[in-house]
Amino acid sequence: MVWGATPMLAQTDASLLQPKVQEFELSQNEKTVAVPSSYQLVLTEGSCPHAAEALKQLLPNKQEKTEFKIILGKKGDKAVKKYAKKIPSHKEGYYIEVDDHCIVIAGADARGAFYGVQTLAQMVRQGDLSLCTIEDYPDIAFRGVVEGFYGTPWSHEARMRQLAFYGRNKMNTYIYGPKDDPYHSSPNWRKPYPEKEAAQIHALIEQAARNEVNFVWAIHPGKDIKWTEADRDALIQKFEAMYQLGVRSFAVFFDDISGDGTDPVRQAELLNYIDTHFIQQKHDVTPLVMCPTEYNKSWSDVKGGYLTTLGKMLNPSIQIMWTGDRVIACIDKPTLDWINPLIQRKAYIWWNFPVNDYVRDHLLLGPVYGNAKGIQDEMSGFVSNPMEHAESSKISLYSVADYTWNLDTYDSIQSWKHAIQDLLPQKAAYLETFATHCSDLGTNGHGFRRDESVPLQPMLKVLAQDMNASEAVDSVLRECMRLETACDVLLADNENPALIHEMRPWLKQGKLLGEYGQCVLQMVKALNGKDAAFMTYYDRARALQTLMYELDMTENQNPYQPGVKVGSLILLPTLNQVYTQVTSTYNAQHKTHLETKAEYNPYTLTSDVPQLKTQVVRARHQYVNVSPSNEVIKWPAGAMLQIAVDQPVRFEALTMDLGTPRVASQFTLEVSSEGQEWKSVSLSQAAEKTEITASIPTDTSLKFIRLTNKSGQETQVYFKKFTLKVQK
Ligand code: 14T
Repeated sequence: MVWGATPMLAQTDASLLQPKVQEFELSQNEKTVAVPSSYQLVLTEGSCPHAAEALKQLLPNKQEKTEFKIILGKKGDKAVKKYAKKIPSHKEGYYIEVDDHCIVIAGADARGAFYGVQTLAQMVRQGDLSLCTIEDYPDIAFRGVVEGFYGTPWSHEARMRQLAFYGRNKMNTYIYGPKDDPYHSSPNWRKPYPEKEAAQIHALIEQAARNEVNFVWAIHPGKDIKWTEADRDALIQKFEAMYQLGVRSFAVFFDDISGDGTDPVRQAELLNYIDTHFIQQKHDVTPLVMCPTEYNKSWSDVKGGYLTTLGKMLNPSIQIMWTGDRVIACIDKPTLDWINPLIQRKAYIWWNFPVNDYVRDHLLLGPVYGNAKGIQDEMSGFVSNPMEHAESSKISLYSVADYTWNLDTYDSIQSWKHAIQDLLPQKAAYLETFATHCSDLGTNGHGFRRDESVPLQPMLKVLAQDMNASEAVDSVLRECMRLETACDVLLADNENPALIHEMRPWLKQGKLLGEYGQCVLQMVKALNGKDAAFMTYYDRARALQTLMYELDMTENQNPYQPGVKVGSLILLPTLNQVYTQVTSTYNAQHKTHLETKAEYNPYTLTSDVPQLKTQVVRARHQYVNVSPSNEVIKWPAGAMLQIAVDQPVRFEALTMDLGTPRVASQFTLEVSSEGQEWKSVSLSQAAEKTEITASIPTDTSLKFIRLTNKSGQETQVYFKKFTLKVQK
């Protein structure tokens, strides 16, 4: 690994161009030419303005009378007429030819020409240019990002940087749909944006245009839409207002709603109406995109006919989004073979990665993998739903750009390394070390996981088997030192302040974890060497456990999954296991009673409600919390949710929010000390309020509490809050 910026090359290395180009051919003579210090620009004025602008930024020294020429244009321009046959016929493709006195960039269209300039920019950054030809084009028509997560929407500045990043990486789509923008969704989707927000959106649209990105504005009206002419017109009027602001691409989302809004016939009628009376009327607007209510296979009821209805009724030009077999899923051929016939068109993939709105205590910095090759012709688009951490998301988004441009040559590890290099060139090796241990999601309701600490896994496995295996002890110790170093270097770094700011809590946790690992392994060494220092290492390991816990309790305290996790898949559990083992051994040898437990959660959740059984339960100070879900929960008759604690405690009160008024009477709450006899506790819910409370008698210590649907039928609720207060 090279530490610091990449050195200049004496020629072009095509394997480093990203997204990977489709066809690169070196000229027979293998000669190179230096990046021209001045050049004459040949183009048809106004034909590819964004490409021309990008070229002037890249090579400012444009002159009238110079030998070296750069010819820039799109198919049909006089300037590139000679090369017409070599331009790929794919939309957004381009042809490049470099020889010793001329560079030609000829796009299939203006966007293709812009992409050609982006490729040239990468070649110029590498060093001298190899004489070569390039034919390049995207595998997938719509590639990019859907800002579709719950949580703090991206800042204006973050979005401006994102759009430039998409341009550089040849992604052409940014779908604006942050769940927590009230003017995108309820309550304000009918209202125009206030002046300041409107001005910012206008600036985003200009930035998108400069970077050849379609700014797609999405509306999410389904929570409270009425199937009336008034609401139909309100929607068109909002679209018209957005059109006036400069929007030329539109989407309508019907995800994550319940009730009247979910009717497919009504949805299709509305969308067709918008398509005919708005989209088609404008002539300069791209095809309408919609997100269905049943947006993944596990939620679709094929017999219910929702998807079939959309497939049949929706105008053929309307694109339908799809997240795959599950809410969070990777995409493969069977996924597309299942959905495409139902919707009678190619699915437009909404990929829910690296979104972390359901695992907010984790930052997802690992490689992008799991999507199949060879499926480029079965989808119409592929957009990624990112984290609320915009800069950190670029690690994944870079690879999404790479994958969607050229599926078959995609190499996840290589792409990930290049992404890191691109994001933080001076400190790439450090960021790579940190990201290696910061990629899994932890246990979560969707069951979606990512690998973590991969290069260290073999040694961690050896260590878990035998804590005295000296090679494993040394290599894990070294890696922990590297992790600590990496976090320090990154915490102090100034190259990309926005990135470091987002990662700060996780970097602090990573530093503690690195220190902890070294300390635990020093305990092992001290034990073997009969070193008196053992107790010092032990004291420090205990201190670091406390510091990690405190950080987890004080930073990133969102109400959903508060806290800060690093290395949680394998590095921390292995270190904790070694800690327990080495301390127990020490206790046995020295007849001491040092604490052997590294970390433990006395609470467990069990449930026969399918959608709740994998929710996470956590104790924090006096409160025991079950992580909320965004889903509509189908709670079967007689099914229950139970929390158990392994030592008796005094429960004081339960506060929960099932997102539904007048629902408490359908449930019973019971407590028990041994799990044999149960006592019921009354639930109270104020009129028209969704919160439900129960105060629990504190005269007896308890180990169990359970909530059961006693209504005799399935109940549909949300699961927004479940907090148990425990007496100190
Ligand atoms: F529209 C979709 F395709 C989609 O994925 N919607 C949301 C999305 O906004 C969110 O960021 C993502 C990850 O949490 O998943 C969807 O949100 C959910 C997922 C659920 F399982 C909302 C409710 C759910 F029950």
